[in-house]
Amino acid sequence: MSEAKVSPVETIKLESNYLRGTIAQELLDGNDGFSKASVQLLKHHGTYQQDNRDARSAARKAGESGKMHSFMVRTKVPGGKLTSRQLLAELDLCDELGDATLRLTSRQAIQLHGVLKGNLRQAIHRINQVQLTTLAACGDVSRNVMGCPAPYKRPMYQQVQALVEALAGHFTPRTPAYHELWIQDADTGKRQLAGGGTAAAEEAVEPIYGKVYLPRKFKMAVGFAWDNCVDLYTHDLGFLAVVRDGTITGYNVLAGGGQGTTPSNKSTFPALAKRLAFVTPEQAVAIAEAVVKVQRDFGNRADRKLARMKYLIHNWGLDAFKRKVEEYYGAALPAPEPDDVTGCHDHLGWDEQGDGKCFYGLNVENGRVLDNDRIQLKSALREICRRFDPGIRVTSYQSLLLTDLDPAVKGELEEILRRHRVRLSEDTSTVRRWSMACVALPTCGLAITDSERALPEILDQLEIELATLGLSREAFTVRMTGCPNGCVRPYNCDLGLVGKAVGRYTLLLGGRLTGDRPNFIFQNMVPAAQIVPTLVPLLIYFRQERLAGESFGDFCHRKGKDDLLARTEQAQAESES
Ligand code: SRM
Ligand code: SF4
Repeated sequence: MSEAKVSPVETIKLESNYLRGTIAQELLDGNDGFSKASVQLLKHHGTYQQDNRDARSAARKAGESGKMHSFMVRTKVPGGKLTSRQLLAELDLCDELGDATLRLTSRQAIQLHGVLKGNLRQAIHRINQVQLTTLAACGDVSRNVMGCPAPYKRPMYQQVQALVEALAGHFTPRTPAYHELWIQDADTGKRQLAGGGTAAAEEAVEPIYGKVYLPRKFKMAVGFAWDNCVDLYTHDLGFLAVVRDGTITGYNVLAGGGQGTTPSNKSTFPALAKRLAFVTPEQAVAIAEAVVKVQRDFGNRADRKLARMKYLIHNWGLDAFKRKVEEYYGAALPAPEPDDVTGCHDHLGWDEQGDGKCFYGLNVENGRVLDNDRIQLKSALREICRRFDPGIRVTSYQSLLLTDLDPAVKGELEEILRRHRVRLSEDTSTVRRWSMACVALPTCGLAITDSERALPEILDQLEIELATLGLSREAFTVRMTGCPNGCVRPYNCDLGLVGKAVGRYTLLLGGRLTGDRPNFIFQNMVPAAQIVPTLVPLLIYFRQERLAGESFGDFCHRKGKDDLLARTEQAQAESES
């Protein structure tokens, strides 16, 4: 790596002494925010400096200037698995130190928003007190590892969760900086390990990452062919379980997925992962390490927009990439088994676990857990956790599974939800169950327009149209983002809505539930109010000409953009005549 050519973030990491920088001093400086360098380093500790953009606009209107900083704090939850006690602790934290809401993320993690700098240490400290961590929830490292959250008691489900946890543990940064800053007593926080200058000293501190960590974020997931609920093809590294006679014999390794794109930069693109190799369960972690190290050593450190592993694979070609992984691993890898994704489940509603217990999948609209005058989801969850002490799983659709429940409590649990005006999954429309929106405004600094605040209303309209057309039971994925970064994976779903300008969206069609096909841009700059009217002629067309069992995404893919556009224009002309 040539020092002259690296991006400024690389220099910040290099000079940080393993992610310390000046965070400790700045925590005490009395300002409401951190320096630019610390803001970059803090991401590796699981927190983003943000400012509420509604509050910023209001302040500007009132003639005040400057941002009011607060922090998003992301807790890593491998496979989305946590306990009632841990969820209750996060709920308490959001009330005491945050904006009184929790956000379940599209990667099965949990976020606090609105934490003030003066409370940051306490928030992260308390998260660790309940055996959770924010370390590497963000930053240029392996992020939260996703895994199918279904709590079935069949051995293969436990095997998947075990691999998720093994990967999460193996790739957790080793730097003592996290412990020094957030966990140990402030008084005893004097111990600072020297960074060391040699490769051996570097290895002693960070055996996998070294001093400069990875060129960019890195994402992994483990899932099943019949249930690709973790969206394996969108990951830097995906492990698809190969199952024979109810046992996982190994994994097909998928490499080089990623959703982010910058439309103004033609070298960037969303990519689906490519099928790389087959590995045995025993090899999986070592192969992951080889892949991560290849990306560490050869990923682009000059241009962060081109630094994800998908660009390395694109530039080298899959064969050359595979040869390098084999070199790092020390052995040749066989081709993948024929197994590939065939289905996807949202795991919502009641289901049996296989051990006499059952679980309830609760749809949480856009992952936002809150109490207001319409819904008291926070209170309902508190009561459920205290009364039944269920296991908790966060799904990759920003929803929750309440697990290990005695079937006898079904009625009581539903009564609690109803009493708090929480809509049961069974009473939630299919289209809403399969939808997701990213956070976007007001907290996301990269948002161009609304997403979480815009989607519910669009779905209200869409539900009416689908019901009128007799299509209410159609399962198709609707995913909306407030900018092209792709935080709820909008580039492989049936209907993607990507923020392009204030109140305007790019409409993408033709992906599918299994997540293994990219969608295509159908129209750009569609005003929010025109999204459903634009879709209606296509839904009518779908109803008229679909093949037996064909999904909306498959139909759009088969017809193609030009044919669909012609249909929309025809409908428009008819309505104007
Ligand atoms: Fe994301 C950046 C929220 C999943 C691609 N994402 C951000 C930031 C941190 C904005 C920033 O950099 O300042 C957003 C914080 C908003 C806020 O106020 O909370 C943000 N991303 C989210 C979450 C919370 C969306 C949600 O509503 O659920 C998800 C948290 C996941 C987690 O728990 O770790 C989230 N982000 C994703 C995903 C989906 C996934 O990983 O399965 C993607 C697409 C997959 C991928 O990585 O390619 C994603 N986020 C991005 C990108 C584009 C990366 C790229 O390669 O170009 C950015 C921008 C960046 O990194 O520069 C970004
Ligand atoms: Fe923010 Fe864009 Fe991600 Fe939405 S997609 S959370 S607007 S970065």
